Amino acid sequence: MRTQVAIIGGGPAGLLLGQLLHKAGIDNVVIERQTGDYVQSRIRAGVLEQVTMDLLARAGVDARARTEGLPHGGIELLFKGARHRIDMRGLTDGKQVTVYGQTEVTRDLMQARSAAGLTTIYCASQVSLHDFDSHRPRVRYEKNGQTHEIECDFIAGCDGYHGVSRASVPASALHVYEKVYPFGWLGVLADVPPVSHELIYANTERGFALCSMRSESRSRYYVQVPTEERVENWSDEAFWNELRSRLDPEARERLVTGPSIEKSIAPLRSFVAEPMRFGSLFLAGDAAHIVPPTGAKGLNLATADVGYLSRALEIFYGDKSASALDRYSDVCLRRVWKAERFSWWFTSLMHRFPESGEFGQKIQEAELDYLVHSHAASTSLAENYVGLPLEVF
Ligand code: FAS
Ligand code: PHB
Repeated sequence: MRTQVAIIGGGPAGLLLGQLLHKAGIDNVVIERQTGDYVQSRIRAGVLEQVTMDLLARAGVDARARTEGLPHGGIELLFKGARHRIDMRGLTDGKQVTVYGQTEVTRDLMQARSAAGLTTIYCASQVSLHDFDSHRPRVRYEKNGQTHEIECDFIAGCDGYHGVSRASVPASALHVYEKVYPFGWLGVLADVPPVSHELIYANTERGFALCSMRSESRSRYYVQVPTEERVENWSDEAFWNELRSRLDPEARERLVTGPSIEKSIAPLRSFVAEPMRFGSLFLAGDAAHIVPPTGAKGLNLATADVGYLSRALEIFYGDKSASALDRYSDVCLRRVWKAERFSWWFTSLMHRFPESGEFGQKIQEAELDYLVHSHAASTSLAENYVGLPLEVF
């Protein structure tokens, strides 16, 4: 088989790239190791920046996100038992985020790809990359006991943190930066109405908590747990009791509990692999970088990467110029590092760090008190949370 761009990974980055390239008349194939149902079953991000909404529109898949997504103009910070609203819309001249689950984004992209009759190879095993240091790269994979090979001009490594793409790059060619946090997020999805119409980020002496949602009848909650915690140790009742203990009295009163439809623990890490390009191989999304989910940046960084990459490939095939491709890694990493900084800062501010003791808690509370009463500090939080503008190539 031959294609112009072989995309490894059928998550949001791979699928959005495939759709953007298709819209630009660039032939592509997605190679995914799981089934489509499995990819859709993963419960992950919930908050889309306007940049992501604009890219979904460019890909022609934003209809449901626009009608079913929930526009949010503010978030609340809860500390010392009181909630303080950050008026993001007012602090950023009208910018907002849209609450719309990654599961739905993935579903919309899968449906569009299928409707366009584009090739997606699911259940591909033993995926391997070859000759991406040349102009004739190839991807091999196994399916139904047969080995297949795809000849292409470029390979997009959209296969996430544990994928094969970054692992195929010689270690000497990569510079990796990593920070692992001493805690994780225990998350629950439940068909109960959200405790508030906006997200609540809580810093409490028992640890971080987040009240989010997927719709007006489906809620997504998280509590900080120690790294060694196991999800099987948490009954629904234990989760609801712990969440309740981290809320203010009004939220505690309003909390509606019910059976979890998903419950999992996500580890938290900051990670960047530089550069994001190796010859004909371009890394995008979690394959190149990971942020702690506190700042709701993971999915939004992935979409920005593929927004840049699809534009650069359009320029290459349209103007026969490799200039934008040559700048891909630098342009992406400037945005990535700003999101890494914000996600690290917000995580450091909102979570309990066992080793920092009472003094650390008092410092966090002082910073939060300054943050919610300072126009400058609140504006900085707001403009990072709604998302920094994309650089124009
Ligand atoms: P993905 O990991 O989503 O997709 C990669 C795809 O590549 C997968 O479908 C995988 O099956 C496939 N793949 C892997 N290896 C392969 C191989 N060898 N061959 C072929 N295919 C292969 N972000 C937020 O903003 N908010 C959150 O709350 C949040 N929660 C998260 C919870 C968890 C448990 C995880 C892991 C991440 C979370 N994230 C969150 C981040 C997440 O949303 C990612 O940023 C987003 O999924 C990135 O999308 P992709 O880059 O497409 O990577
Ligand atoms: C979510 O709804 O899953 C979510 C929202 C905001 C975050 C992280 C996760 O910062």
